Amino acid sequence: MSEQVKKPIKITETILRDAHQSLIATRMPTEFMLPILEKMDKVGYHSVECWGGATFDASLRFLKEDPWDRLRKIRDGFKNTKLQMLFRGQNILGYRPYADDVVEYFVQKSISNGIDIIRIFDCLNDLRNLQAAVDATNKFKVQEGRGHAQIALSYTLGDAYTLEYWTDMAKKIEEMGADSICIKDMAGLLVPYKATELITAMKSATKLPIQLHTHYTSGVASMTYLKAVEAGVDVIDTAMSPFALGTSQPATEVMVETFKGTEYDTGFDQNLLAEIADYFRPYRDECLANGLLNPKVMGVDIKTLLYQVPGGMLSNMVSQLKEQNAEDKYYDVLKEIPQVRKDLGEPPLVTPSSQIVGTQAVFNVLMGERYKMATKETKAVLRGEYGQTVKPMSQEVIDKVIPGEERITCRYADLLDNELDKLEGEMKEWKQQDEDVLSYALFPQVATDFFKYRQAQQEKVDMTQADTKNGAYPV
Ligand SMILES: [Mn+2]
Repeated sequence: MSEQVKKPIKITETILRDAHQSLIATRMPTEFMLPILEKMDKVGYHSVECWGGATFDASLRFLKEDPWDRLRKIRDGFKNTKLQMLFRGQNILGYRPYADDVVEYFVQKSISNGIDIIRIFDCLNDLRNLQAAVDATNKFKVQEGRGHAQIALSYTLGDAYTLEYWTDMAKKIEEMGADSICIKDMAGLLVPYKATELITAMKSATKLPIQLHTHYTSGVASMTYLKAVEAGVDVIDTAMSPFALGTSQPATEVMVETFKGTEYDTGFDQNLLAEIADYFRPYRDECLANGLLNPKVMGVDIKTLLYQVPGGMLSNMVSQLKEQNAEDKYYDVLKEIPQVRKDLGEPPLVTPSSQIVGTQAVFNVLMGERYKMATKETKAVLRGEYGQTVKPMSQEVIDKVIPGEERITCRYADLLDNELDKLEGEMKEWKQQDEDVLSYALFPQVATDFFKYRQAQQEKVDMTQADTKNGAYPV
């Protein structure tokens, strides 16, 4: 009897990052995560994704938590499992391009605080915007004894995005010194048989391991994973069932069961996975009850195949429109998005291009006239500051929004002076750890508000102690 050749599919668990980002606007607090880490550490995951732009932002802004402290606590909880983060290329975890010194320092601090795998992407797939982060990862890999640079290509549809485009990119990524490639399908646009073609072509173009990341938004994701795995993909991203499906990822337990007994068998223990799911399920129920989890993002939205809107953007848009009592404009905005995207050179829709296109679409709809008002980010895209788009941008829109302004074609960061010292100078009164300057760099106002909050908390504690000593008990 011939021995079956084993090629277990590797799994990255997303429940601590993308799953709750896509379903509940990234509101899962650290304290809720910690008790389950020990069990998650026993599963055998290839990695656990736990950090990224939205988790960083929401920690500071809404949860009043230090994101660096979250990372260190999660690192403590995972003794054996690799931790993974998402990194927006030259935009780091923020919404604007940074100078190289900030990019390098952020990579260093991410690795030294516990990250193993850095998934680096650019919202325009402009590889020039990824080189600094890849180089920094390779540099600190040696220094910290940990670090893996994964370049993620933002998957999208459009005339320019042919198989040749993707295989050409794969070759370039290998030349750049990355350790692996991810196809990052933010909106669930990759359908099963296209996945066979894409993964087959990419596997023949590069020796690097290939990981596939998709979302359930359009309802095809599990089938896409099945075809991708058969075509030789190395790693897939899944989420534990209580925070799977809808705008999140396919369910971990379902994919594990799918490949059981085949050459792709993960070997994961379903009983252990069930215990982990039991831990998260009551929190899902709580989120449904308090409205944080909106049933609108949980079903199949086949219209995403037309509008190409990623899950995180959808759930943000729903809550933004809700806040402005403009929920009835939901489908108008969705319809405006492809037009704005075309005007801006047909970029993929992923943070920050998704936010830029989404916000501009909201403006266009609410103002009743296209580009009557343009955000400063829309202007920056049109000036070429975010990088090169695969298609030319609309000259008409350029003339309307930035008439007579100079546009650039070089790597934008080449025009930026180092900025760490300046940033440090601006925030030094609040600094309690080296990492604070990076929090400030990414979100100056939000981080400052957090620093003030942190200090107030600390002083309150000190005051209580002092007052107790003096026998005074102020109300
Ligand atoms: Mn995602």
